[in-house]
Amino acid sequence: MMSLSRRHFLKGATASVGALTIAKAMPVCATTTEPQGKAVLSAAHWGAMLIEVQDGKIVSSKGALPATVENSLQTTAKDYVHTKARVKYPMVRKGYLDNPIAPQGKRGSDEFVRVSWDQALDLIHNQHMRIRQTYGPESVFAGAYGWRSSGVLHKAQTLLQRYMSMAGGYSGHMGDYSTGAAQVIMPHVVGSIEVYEQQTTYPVVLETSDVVVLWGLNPLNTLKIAWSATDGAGLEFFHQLKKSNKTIIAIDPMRSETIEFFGDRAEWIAPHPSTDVAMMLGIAYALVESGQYDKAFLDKYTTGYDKFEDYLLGKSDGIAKTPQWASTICGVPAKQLTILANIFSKNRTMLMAGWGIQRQQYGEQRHWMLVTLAAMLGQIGLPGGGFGFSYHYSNGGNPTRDAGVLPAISAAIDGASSAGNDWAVSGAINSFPVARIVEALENPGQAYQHNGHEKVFPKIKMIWWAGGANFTHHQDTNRLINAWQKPELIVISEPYWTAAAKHADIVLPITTSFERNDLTMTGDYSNQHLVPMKQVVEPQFEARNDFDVFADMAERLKAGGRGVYTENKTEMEWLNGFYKEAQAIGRQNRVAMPNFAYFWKQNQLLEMKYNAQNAKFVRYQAFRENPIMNPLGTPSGKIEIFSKTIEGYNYADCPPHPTWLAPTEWVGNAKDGELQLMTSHAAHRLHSQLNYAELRKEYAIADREPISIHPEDAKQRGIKQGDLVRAYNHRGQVLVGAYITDGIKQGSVCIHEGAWPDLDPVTGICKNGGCNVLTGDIPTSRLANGCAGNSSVVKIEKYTGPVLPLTAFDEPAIA
Ligand SMILES: Nc1nc2c(c(=O)[nH]1)N[C@H]1C(S)=C(S)[C@@H](COP(=O)(O)OP(=O)(O)OC[C@H]3O[C@@H](n4cnc5c(=O)[nH]c(N)nc54)[C@H](O)[C@@H]3O)O[C@H]1N2
Ligand SMILES: Nc1nc2c(c(=O)[nH]1)N[C@H]1C(S)=C(S)[C@@H](COP(=O)(O)OP(=O)(O)OC[C@H]3O[C@@H](n4cnc5c(=O)[nH]c(N)nc54)[C@H](O)[C@@H]3O)O[C@H]1N2
Ligand SMILES: [Mo]
Repeated sequence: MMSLSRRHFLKGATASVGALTIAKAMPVCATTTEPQGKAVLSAAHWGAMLIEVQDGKIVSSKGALPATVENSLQTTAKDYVHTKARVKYPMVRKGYLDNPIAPQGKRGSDEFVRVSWDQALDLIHNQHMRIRQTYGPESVFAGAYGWRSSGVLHKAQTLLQRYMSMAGGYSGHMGDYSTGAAQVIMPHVVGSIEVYEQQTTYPVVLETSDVVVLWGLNPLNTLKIAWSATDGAGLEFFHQLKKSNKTIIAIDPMRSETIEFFGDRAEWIAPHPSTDVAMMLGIAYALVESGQYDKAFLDKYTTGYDKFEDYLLGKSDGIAKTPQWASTICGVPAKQLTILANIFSKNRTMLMAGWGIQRQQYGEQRHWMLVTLAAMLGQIGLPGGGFGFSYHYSNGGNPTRDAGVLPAISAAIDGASSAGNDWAVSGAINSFPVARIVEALENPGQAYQHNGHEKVFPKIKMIWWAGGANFTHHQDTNRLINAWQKPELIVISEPYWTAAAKHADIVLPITTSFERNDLTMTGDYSNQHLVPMKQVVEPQFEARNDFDVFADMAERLKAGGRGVYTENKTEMEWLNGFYKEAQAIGRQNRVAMPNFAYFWKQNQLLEMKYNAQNAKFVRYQAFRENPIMNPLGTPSGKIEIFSKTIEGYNYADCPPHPTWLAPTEWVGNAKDGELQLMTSHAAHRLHSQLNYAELRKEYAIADREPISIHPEDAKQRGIKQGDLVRAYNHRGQVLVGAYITDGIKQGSVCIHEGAWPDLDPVTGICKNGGCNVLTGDIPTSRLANGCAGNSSVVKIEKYTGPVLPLTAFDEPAIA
């Protein structure tokens, strides 16, 4: 281990993050925050924060790292803990408590009854054991997808699965809602998932790209968070990109927060939603027509281009994908597509793509076509050229540091054998694509197709969700509510009265991360900091940590279960252990870290060591330099523009090369005033998290979620700025507030995802504007079965019905 001196930790690179992280080397691992007075250092997905407390209550919070671009989410710690939306006590639905075997009443409309923790856990244990013994472990769904809080110990779903493993296994999930389509198609095309991988770095892009294309990319929103905790480098990168003299082109049906941020510095091109493949085909055609595509690159590094070109030129289907053809579909003038072809091919161009474009029916085609376009441009593997699918997420271009990296608690039980017990430990037995949960509930035991395989849905009888908000995240809420009535027991572990909690049998009040101790890295790719997540306030009301809840449940499985579950370690002993492992990894990387007790007392974060070599990372450079020695993980070792594997699957909804497929619901076939609905991610929330916060005032209109409407579309329907609007289709209806703006393509509207469903019991209208009440629950295709929440049409009208007060954040009726 390198010798430590106080200097290393107190001076080092103090306050040199922010602007300088991009360009300047960081010599040693050092703390970057000044001594913080009374503020407590903690972290969330939205970054390291300093949190001020008075009389046991949080009064304010702010980012702990210097930043040029403000992150609104960092101001919310107070509301996050002290909100009326908190679940205060363990609660059981009345009809369930009266008779758990044959409950009366309906989930979502019954009253709740307060019980003690022991009563609640005994009840869950008894019914869980009955269900497990009757129907087998597969009948217990513990997939519990969602953005549980940051931290390596208090990981809600891992803790749930750890307990369920000890109980003998469970049904789980595959993939995620974020990149369901891209992460399954990309391995067929380039041999890696692309969406969660280190990108050609931000410094390299700043140094070498001439043109940066933001294809459905809204980084000023989406970089406010990371899966661990944001390191802030992504927002800083876009700030520097704005100051550069590069050409910036943004392709987006909305003038997003990012496009507003760039102002005159960016060229905004607005296609109709869901038409990107057609638009790219038009550009590709223009490249071929003008001979501006890179034949040598295609020959050397790709397979199947010839078959794709037959389709592009119309030799295989009689339709030439000319810029004119593309224009009639995507609504961008043909001339602009030709100009884009010119600009892209004549300059070092980085095509950055977001993921909203693949959260659509046939979403697999988007990134496949983007890779194909980039291959035709021939810049993949060159500094600042090619494509990147994670520049907008978790600071994907921030170079990886030399770091002491924290491990995390796992669902697997280490202590089982050493405890001398005969625990029949098992992990997930039957996992299905995460966004197909309602299809699974509707079709227990039925076969379905996934990525070339036939699989069978489990017969789910019990659901325990911890760390996810499935009533806001899943499509077609009314269909979900019906399917949700089928299981025999539903348990929700939550800090808040979310819609899912209100539709449960048993609700357990859980601490927020500011009520417990934890540790996190920042950056996901960069490992830039190690942050103490210190307990800021006492657990509120009767809230308990997921860790302690599941430890109690493990003890109910069998005497000694708690010790096996916790490995006989307390919270601080776990953290100490994780830290020591990080220290050992740090030592291998020649990164010095102080001892745990000292670190914890300091109330400061550690900044890891900058690695100048990593800062030069160029994605696909090795492959480009030598495709024989560094082949891709595809069957051919090359970029597959035509996939024989996918051809073999014979899916009508996922052809073997990038293809324009007209969606079932879209502007192109909209009738009777239907508009295309986009459900992008919100600036001032993380999904449903913080919907109740003071920050709501920044966006709510008439106290509802806003809907962005083009002035022409509003005028045709007599809708004025600020009006209450009813948005509806055959799946449901919601109340939203009119935000009339020319910053959206005519024919489309946007309701950001994440507003809590708040269904009026009489009319069924969602009073809070939950977008998924309107969205269809279809898979992207049978290849990936991804979430296709951006593929619906709606009608809108001025709302003239009775005044319906918002109740989304209120407690349900309590007996
Ligand atoms: N229409 C449409 N739908 C979408 C999307 C879209 O673009 N359009 N986006 C999709 C995407 S990409 C995603 S990732 C999903 C997001 O869906 P989720 O990840 O489910 O959304 P969150 O609102 O972040 O939910 C996290 C929940 O965990 C709870 N929680 C936080 N910390 C803890 C903890 O320590 N313990 C416990 N027990 N609970 C905790 C929070 O209170 C919150 O209710 O939504 C998807 N849904
Ligand atoms: N503040 C904040 N940050 C977040 C999240 C959050 O909820 N809040 N969620 C996090 C998560 S889990 C994820 S998965 C990522 C999501 O990251 P993304 O999936 O990339 O985010 P979206 O907001 O769905 O879409 C990004 C942009 O695509 C545009 N768009 C929509 N449809 C189309 C289309 O058909 N064509 C084109 N060209 N553009 C289109 C939208 O207008 C938007 O500006 O963000 C992460 N970051
Ligand atoms: Mo996501």
